[in-house]
Amino acid sequence: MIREYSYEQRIEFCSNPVAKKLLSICKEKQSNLCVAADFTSSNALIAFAELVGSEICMLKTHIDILHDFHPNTIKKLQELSHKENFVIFEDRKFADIGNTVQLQYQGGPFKMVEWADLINAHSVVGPDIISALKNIGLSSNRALLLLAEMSSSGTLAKEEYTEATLKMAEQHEDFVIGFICLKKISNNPKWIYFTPGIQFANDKDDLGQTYQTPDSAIKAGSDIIIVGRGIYQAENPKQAASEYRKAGWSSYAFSLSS
Ligand code: 5BU
Repeated sequence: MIREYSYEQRIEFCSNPVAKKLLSICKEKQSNLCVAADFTSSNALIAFAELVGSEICMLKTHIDILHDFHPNTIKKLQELSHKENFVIFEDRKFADIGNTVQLQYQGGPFKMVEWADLINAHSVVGPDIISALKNIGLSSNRALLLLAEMSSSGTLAKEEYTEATLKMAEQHEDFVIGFICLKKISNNPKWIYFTPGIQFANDKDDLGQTYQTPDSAIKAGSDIIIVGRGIYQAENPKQAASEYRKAGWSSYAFSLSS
């Protein structure tokens, strides 16, 4: 796939501040790498963020898997995100009626709206989930991704579902900045595509995850590669992060020039 616009050129197509910030970080750090920091202890999460912070444009969390969650964990993550210049994406996958997702987004122990630059939601619920989250998040300069596709084998999120998800997003382009998907799903340069299920070593795990390489995702038009175990389970996670960053970036640079 030939890329028409660079990350930098796409900034002007976006209205949401998180989209603008993310694209400018990609350009500055020459990184389209997001790490999936799936740690169950706060210390391990912070130490990992510190270790790979300089390599990434975004850090993805599952805050509800921490066995020792404390607001200080968030404070430290935020300090690191400012120091190392990355955005924070809480992979919460909201999927309920508007009233419930509002309570989940701003309340409970995690109060995600206070710290997560980005969150995501399933479109299976219908478009009102977007307005509900937007009511809470937009005034705090937050952004939303919709799940248009998934990397899990046998997913129902494909074809018409993906198309309908794209249409829903069109109604809320001030808050939705892009999609979880496996490839580019529209010709509009304002959308940013985030792809999980990325690894060099394996093509699947034992629990339904499927993998492609950074190059195959970027060639398919994805913008941001999301890598978890490929990095944090590597012998040398810092070096692995650097290798994934370089692979993602060189595929991007090639797709711009070819
Ligand atoms: P892995 O260790 O690289 O397989 O981790 C992938 C991460 O991305 C993990 O946190 C998942 O929850 C997340 N993920 C995914 O793998 N596939 C999806 O479709 C979505 C999220 Br949405």
